Amino acid sequence: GPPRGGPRGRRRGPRRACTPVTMAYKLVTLGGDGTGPEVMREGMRVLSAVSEVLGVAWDVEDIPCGGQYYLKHGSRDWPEGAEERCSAADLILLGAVGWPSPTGTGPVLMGNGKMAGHSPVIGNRTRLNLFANVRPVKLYEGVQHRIHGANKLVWQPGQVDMVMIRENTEGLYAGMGGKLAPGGKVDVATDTRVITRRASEQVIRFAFELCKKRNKGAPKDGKLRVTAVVKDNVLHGCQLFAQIFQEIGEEYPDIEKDTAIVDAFTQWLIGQPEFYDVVVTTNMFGDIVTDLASVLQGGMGMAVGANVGRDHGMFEPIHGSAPKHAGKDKVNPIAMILAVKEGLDWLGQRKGDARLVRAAAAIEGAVVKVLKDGHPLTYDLAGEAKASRCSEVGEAIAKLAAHALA
Ligand code: GGG
Repeated sequence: GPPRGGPRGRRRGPRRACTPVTMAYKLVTLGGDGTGPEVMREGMRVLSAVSEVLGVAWDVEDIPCGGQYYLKHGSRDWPEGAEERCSAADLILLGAVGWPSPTGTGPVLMGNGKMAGHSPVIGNRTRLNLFANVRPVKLYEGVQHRIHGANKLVWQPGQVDMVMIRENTEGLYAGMGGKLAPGGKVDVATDTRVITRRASEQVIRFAFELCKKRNKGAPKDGKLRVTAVVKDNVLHGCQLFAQIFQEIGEEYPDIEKDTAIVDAFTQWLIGQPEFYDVVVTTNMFGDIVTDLASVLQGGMGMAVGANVGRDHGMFEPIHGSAPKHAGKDKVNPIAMILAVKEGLDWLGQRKGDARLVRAAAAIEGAVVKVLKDGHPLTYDLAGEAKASRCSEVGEAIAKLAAHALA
């Protein structure tokens, strides 16, 4: 059965009579850099609030990581043993990583040329085979997205409701490439884009299964539709991806198969978002089009990414560490809070624990209410003049979610 127990973290002190022997879910939190730990604090505030009401226990391990950790410790972007702790976790929550280099341009890089923060993000995705990066793109009522015409929203809630799935373990992120530096000066840099049948099959099948399970269809016509975003007029890898999309698509006769070339797709996405239901694409294209799609849902502060595989899940806001806002209690915690919601839903379904699924629904309900009320919201949604603090938004959502479950 699912673990049951004390409200917050490890149960300490004497147990009441009749309390069953309990165990806690293992949770790893990776706050990371800049605003990452700030939004994580709010995500954890919400998690604690709902867990307390439902009696869900968590054994929480917070692992420091990222560019700031690397600058302090010198050789690694997270502590030794972090990999094993992530492997052993029931659930992983990630804030944001990446920190500006104090000596050069761009992010802090490690000796191996990788961004400091690579291990918890790209490392975990690869090592734990979190092959699908699932990014819901939904415009909630009350949210002013960034596409306006004559002082009114161009797209209404209900017209933007799709899920984008990004292949998460290969493509341009495969780490196959390097630099040549004759005479000590970098002269050649390569990144080889790797597309395999195995990874393409698993992510494409995942997309069709999700479309079937979601059973919502596209807002425009209610049709179940999976769109593959490729560049198969030019790239060999995309030709293989598109071919596999057709092969697997044949197993799903009730789902419409749609293929879009990535450059054309960018303007269709903004011009007719109501056409899309589930979208599947390769790693780098997925990274780019999901950031673009976030403008349809209120910006990066609203966009969540679920990294899932067969045995593990890691949930994050898709935004980065926003160094210029760090330490100001300013940024929008809703993407992180929705990451907690997605994580609870995923874990609840895996473990057959209805409490977690209820908690996830309560968190989404609380987010919906705050957005509809228009208060409290951070600067990105409310404007600077009416902005509330990151922690005020977290407190309000925690309270509403707990109240809904009580
Ligand atoms: N919140 C996730 C985060 O901090 N991502 C930074 C990053 O480098 N991500 C790589 C990627 O998603 O492509």
